[in-house]
Amino acid sequence: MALLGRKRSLLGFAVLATALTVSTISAASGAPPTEQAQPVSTQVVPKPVSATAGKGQFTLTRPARIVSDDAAVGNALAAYLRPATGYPLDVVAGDSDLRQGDIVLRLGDSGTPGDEGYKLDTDTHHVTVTAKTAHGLYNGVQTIRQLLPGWIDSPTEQVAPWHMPSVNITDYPRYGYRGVMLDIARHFQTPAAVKKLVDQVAAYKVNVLHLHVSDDQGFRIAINGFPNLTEIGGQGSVGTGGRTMDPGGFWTQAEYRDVVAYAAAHFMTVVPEVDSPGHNNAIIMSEYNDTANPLLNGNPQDINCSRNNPPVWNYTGAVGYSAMCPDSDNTWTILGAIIDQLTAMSPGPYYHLGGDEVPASLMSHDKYAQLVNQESGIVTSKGKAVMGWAEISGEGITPPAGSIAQYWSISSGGGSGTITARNAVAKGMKLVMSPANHAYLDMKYQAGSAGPPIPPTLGLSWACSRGCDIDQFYNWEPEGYVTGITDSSIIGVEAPMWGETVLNLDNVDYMVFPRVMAISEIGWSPKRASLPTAYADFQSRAAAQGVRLTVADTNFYPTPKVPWSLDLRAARVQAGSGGQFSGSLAYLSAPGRASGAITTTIDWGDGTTSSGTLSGEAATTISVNGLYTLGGDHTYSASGKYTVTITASANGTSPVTTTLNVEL
Ligand code: TNX
Repeated sequence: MALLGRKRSLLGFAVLATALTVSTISAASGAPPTEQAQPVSTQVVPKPVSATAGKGQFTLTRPARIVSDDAAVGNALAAYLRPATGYPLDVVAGDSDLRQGDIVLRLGDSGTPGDEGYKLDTDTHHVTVTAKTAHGLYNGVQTIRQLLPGWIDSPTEQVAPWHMPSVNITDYPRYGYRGVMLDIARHFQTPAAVKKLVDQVAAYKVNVLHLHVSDDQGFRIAINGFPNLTEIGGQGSVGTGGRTMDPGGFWTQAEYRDVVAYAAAHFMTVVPEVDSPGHNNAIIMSEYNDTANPLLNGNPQDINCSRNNPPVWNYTGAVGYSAMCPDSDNTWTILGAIIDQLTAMSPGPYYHLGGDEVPASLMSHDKYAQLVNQESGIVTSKGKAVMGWAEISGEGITPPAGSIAQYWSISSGGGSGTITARNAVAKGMKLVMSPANHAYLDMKYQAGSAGPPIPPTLGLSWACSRGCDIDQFYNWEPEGYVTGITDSSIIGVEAPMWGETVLNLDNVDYMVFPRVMAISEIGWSPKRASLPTAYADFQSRAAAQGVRLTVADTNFYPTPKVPWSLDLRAARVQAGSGGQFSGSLAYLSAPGRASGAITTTIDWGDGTTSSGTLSGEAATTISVNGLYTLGGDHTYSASGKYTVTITASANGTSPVTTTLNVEL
């Protein structure tokens, strides 16, 4: 991505107008006020179950090693920390003798319920994570990252120090299912983009990636024996920007397996979904004329129960017009092959068969129920549990034991739209909660025509008459959302990212972040006693993510609902001879702020002060965040030791300061 390249080179920028001899300016190695470890309570999302502050702080230094009972998780931590620190961070076996400054990942009794919990203790000597499972250690690793300064997520080397607060954390999730869904059917997304999204959301302890791989406008995974599914079915995406059709694409099975493995390495389970019997126009268009396919019976037209016969492509966002016929053998040959191959490539426990939005005017409820029942039988025969949109709890459907209904209605309490959740529980199903007005990542941030300022084309608004900013995503409670439904019936929460309006990962990032943090916290942290109190606390912790997202090139929406702060990090600098200095002094993260709205001053430590210059990208329709390089020019009149103090300030937020030591 060009954007990534530009930001990377920005951070990698190294000084100097006049290349000269010896003298040095080095970043301060002490701990000036702004570079002390921040308290845990202000920085970790999702909020840990308990965190008790200790005395002093831990400092990650060059000789540190990662002493780990699990090599893969040890290597994952090292890979997270190496780019920004530049330290080697050798990963050694768990029974190695400890040295001062090591990070320790121990498999053992963490005293936490379930499999994903961990204990994390830091003191001035070590950081120790203890967990029963590798997944628990990995969750502790995500917390370690967030206890370090946000610049730890930079892909390029930054200057020390790397402090962490002394703390004792005990942490474990409320729900076992904490999902993000990505719709790669409405707009094709590459495996590389999906992997980056996996990276981004794993940081917030999301553990499920639900992939919506088929819909009316596209079929995205190659299925052996049915090349038309991707050759014809994968050719387009929803048309945007005045186009009838946007470019399509598909993944080979090798690419799908690679994404599944990548997700697994991030302790995320992939739940594949081929929506049925509705949302099936791409499958029908692909197979309707596939008369020569030896696997079909020569008359595949009988799969089509859509409104149009023959079927026609429709690359708008229309829904509810297509359906596959349950009485066609060809339907079962096609769906059978899809389920067989996708489940074989997906080690997770679930297969999502869709089941949403089939109007009775298109297909009788009996036929719909017949199809869902038959398909459920195939799914269970492959050893998977059935998952579907909550409509699959309807009359005449007999969900196999262990089936999951995903609740997406905007109805709450006892409203008529909540019937799907009640039916599901009555049939012994468990629920994943994704109410569209609180969890749909494709909804616009602001209501009405105003919309967010940039970019205006993204998102729909049907579920969010008042706008769906981060407050709307945070201020709801799964238990009792539908009257009478308790946590004993809820396995978790999921935030679906539907694809009609998002063309690439920058677009996806803008809709996903920062709102996914709210869903991850609802899924992980204990039930909140008071939403207003919890929300105020969440806002400040969300603000602490700004620098992390910015340096990691996550194109998040800098919503005014989060009090984003400025964050300044000293750069590695050199000085010129003759006391002349010109170049980069620091990097500044300033989410959503144009450079012109930021004031910088450099106190050169010799009684003179000047303003700094900020270089970086201005916000555009695809790039909304502020990551700047702060530069300055100065000539010292005498050699000596100077402390350079750099300050950045902007309206409505606290000024930030960092220092550099200069010796000439
Ligand atoms: C509803 S909710 C859908 C999707 C759309 C989405 C757009 C549900 C199961 N289906 O087909 O993409 O709204 O917001």
